[in-house]
Amino acid sequence: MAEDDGLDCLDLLQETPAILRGLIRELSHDDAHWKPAPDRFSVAEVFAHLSHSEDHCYRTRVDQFLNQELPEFEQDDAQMYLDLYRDANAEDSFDHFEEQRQTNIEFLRTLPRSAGGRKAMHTVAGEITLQQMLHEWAMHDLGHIRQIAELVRARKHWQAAGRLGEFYQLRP
Ligand code: NI
Repeated sequence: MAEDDGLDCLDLLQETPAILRGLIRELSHDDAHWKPAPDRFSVAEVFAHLSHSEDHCYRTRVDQFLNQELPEFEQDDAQMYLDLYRDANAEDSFDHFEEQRQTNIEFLRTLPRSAGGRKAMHTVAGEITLQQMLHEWAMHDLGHIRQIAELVRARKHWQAAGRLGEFYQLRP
């Protein structure tokens, strides 16, 4: 359950690696590197994206919120780093993501609830708070959890379900 003396969202953010681990338990290496279409991500590419964003986007911004007065944030988008994700190994990316997430949650738990009011200026969204970014971070996690679930449905279960699969519309 939620505590009331620290920042919101930390329990959810902490669980993401375990949730993902559960979703990919029956995937082979090839499954993890399967791309449903040239312009759609594989599980491996999603993990590379999560691992890269964890530091490049989120941790960097947490530190800026805390150490600077009204730091300025540019828009950040996965499409900017496709080359970085293309050849990444699924297992290595996941391990690196999990490690960074643990470190980040341990740090965020040391912050008082008032730190959530720290402000930054986003070039598109305008003035935002650290607590708002934590909610966006949770939404980002959940979006990619849903994406991984969809990839697992499409790769592992859709054809294997035989004609029962016809009742499902997938968009991995
Ligand atoms: Ni993303």
